[in-house]
Amino acid sequence: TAAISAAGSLGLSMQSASASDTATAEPETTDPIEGLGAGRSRGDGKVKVTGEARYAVEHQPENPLYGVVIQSTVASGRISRMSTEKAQQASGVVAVYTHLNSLKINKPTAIADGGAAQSTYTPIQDDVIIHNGQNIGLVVAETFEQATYAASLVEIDYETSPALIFATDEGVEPKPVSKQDIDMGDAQAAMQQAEVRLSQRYTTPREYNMPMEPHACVAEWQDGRMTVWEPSQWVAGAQVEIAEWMGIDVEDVRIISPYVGGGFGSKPVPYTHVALASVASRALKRPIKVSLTRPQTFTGLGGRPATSQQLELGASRDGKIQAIIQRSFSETSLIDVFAENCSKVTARMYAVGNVSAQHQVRPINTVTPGWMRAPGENPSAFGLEVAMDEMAYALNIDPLELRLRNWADKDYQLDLPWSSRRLKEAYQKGAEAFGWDKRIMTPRSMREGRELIGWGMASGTYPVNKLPAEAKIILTPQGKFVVQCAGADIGTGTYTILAQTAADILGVASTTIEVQLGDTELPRAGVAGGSQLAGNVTAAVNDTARRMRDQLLKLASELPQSPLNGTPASQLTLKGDGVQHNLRSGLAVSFARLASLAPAESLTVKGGTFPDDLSQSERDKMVRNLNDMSRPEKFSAHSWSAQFVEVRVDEDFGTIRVKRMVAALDSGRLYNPKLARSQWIGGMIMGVGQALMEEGIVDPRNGRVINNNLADYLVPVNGDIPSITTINVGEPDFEATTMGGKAVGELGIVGVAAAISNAVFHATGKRVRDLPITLDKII
Ligand code: MCN
Ligand code: MOS
Repeated sequence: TAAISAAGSLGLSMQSASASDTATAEPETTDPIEGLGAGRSRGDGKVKVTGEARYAVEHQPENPLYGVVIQSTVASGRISRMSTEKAQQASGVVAVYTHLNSLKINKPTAIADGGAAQSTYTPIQDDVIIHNGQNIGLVVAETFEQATYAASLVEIDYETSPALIFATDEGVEPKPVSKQDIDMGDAQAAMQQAEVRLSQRYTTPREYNMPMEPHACVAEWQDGRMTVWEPSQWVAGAQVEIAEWMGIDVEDVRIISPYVGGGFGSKPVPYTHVALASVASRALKRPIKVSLTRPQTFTGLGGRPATSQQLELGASRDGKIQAIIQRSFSETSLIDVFAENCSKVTARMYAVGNVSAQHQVRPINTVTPGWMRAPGENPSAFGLEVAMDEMAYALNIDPLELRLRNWADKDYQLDLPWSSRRLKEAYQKGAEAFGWDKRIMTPRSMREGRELIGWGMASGTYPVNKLPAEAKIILTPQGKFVVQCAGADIGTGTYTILAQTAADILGVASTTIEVQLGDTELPRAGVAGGSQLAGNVTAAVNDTARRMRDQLLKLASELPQSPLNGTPASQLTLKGDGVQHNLRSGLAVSFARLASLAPAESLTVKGGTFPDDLSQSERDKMVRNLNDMSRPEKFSAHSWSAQFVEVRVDEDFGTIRVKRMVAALDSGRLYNPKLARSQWIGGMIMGVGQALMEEGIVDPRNGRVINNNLADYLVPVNGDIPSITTINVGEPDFEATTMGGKAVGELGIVGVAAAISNAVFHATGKRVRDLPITLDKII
């Protein structure tokens, strides 16, 4: 199943892409090297679609055990009685771990405190229940079926206490997240003076990442070392968290994660089932497979928390936004602070000097929420971009025109110039391709038969994050290059773009370069999160490839048996699978021959982007937490987008279909336009799901997620996705990153739900401020 998974999201995208490929501005390359900028297909595509790629839980250790997680069925209280006797006697059962015979699991350090844990909950250490579906036990048996059956025999009684189910429940004690608050100018005074004011509440429900590959691992304790095959967006983070749980040295943990069947922010770090698997493997001295069921993934880890924002906009009659006041909150668990900050784009998108924004978290009985594609930017853009549309109607100004009148020529929040901001080009090219000038402003004024036509637009943005990384390049005896880096490819294209990066420098076809990823034994890299890995690791491989090139030129010119011996390196070039003399054609030495002549150690080259004076342990520290992630200093660097959407609403039934989507996007230089487009439209499709379908429904009686499966938690399928046009308006931005690219992975989703909500308003005259936009809300 896992093999289909990563391709699953892509397959969806490619289907929908076919109708509009002609509309994309990205020609396929004929460049034989297919280096950066070429629209090469994914290097890992074949092994994934043929089922050859081994996902974490498909690893077959010798003599494995199977662990099945037990989850609580109440939201709050304590376990008053737990009887595991029957389970223990069931056939094939090896052990049942609960708080009664508790294996020690240490509390890990939270991401906010410089660690790698999303949640600091430690299972089976006590009898306390803080949310429904909490991991409270592990049944281990010889087969998965035996463990599953035995888990059903465990008897549990609870002493329940009143639970806080929703963030708005009485008794919830909000906590400010003041570090992220915004206080610019004098928002209150400016608001008072504004000629037109609007104040509305915008909400997004609980949403779940739900990658096709569920959360599942294989943990193997051997000779005092822990190896975990775990789908991971960040192997260095997983390594730290597992070491902390187990109380062992970080160096004694290895994470192996070459393929990930999607994560979308749900696999930055391991969750507590991995803690259970790890300590159980150590106790039983056998490898253990633990796979959460799909329903268990709804509570064994957190998705995007529900958010709510009261947003007030004040403007002059001629359409200048003068003040923004925002008060928002998101839900979090009782034990950890996870803030889905609704003001990430509020003070950045437009030229507004007076902004006040405050965000709170509201602890309730839920699993600690986590990242989901564009955490923060996503709900933030939903509120702001619908509010802008509302203001456009209040002022009777075209929504695109209103955005242009509030064009931010710098980052007002940081008071910094933009590194690049081709958002005007995006507005213009997007509008042109969409035909925005034919839009009639009045709602319900465009129709075809029974269908009301709605055209809406919104802006999107995502910041450029940075972290140093390392790489290694090896020349094999066969004369082929192998590129190594610990970074992940979660379906994004890391394998492909790293081969392309090296190909540019080494002068060979990128398809001949092997890339190895996703293993803590490989050179350091940080998280595939915050849409930064591509920039971080292409820069590292670029540096390493240059070092390899210098090395090969030196070997060719200095090795006594080299045909190029004595020729200065400056007169040599890497080309056609070897080193060639620049002037004397035919005088060359192949890489394979060089490899046979050179001492073995000279054929492995390391490089990267860490400052030279950093020690090994300082480098380790940097990739093992998120605090060292940075942004460019002298410039404010972001990706930008303009989303245009057409919806059709059936006047009688209220059904909503997205008919067309056009987006123009600025992600700087594209390392691979085909894969960038795939990322962009993947985000846009996820935005359609967010706008029209996705909603975790929580039972008010017991805090249980009711629709905890992919039949009831709706996401778009091919039939829901229209023709999608993407237009690349980006240009290389070397102020933003070494290689000139900006964020891609999360950009596509930001603003989409707002554009759809705005289109639905245009079609129907109904303003929907609470996602998802289901038909009951517009009829
Ligand atoms: N790229 C490019 N040019 C650039 C930047 C990126 O061509 N200037 C392309 C490359 O193919 C690169 C990809 O876009 O591999 C993503 O690059 P980047 O924006 O740096 O994002 P990351 O590599 O850090 O990937 C993480 C990002 C995030 S944070 C989420 S959430 C998300 C996303 O990627 N989850 C995904 N896209 C996903 N795609 C798939 N298939 N599965 C997920 O789980
Ligand atoms: Mo992405 S939500 O930053 O993993």
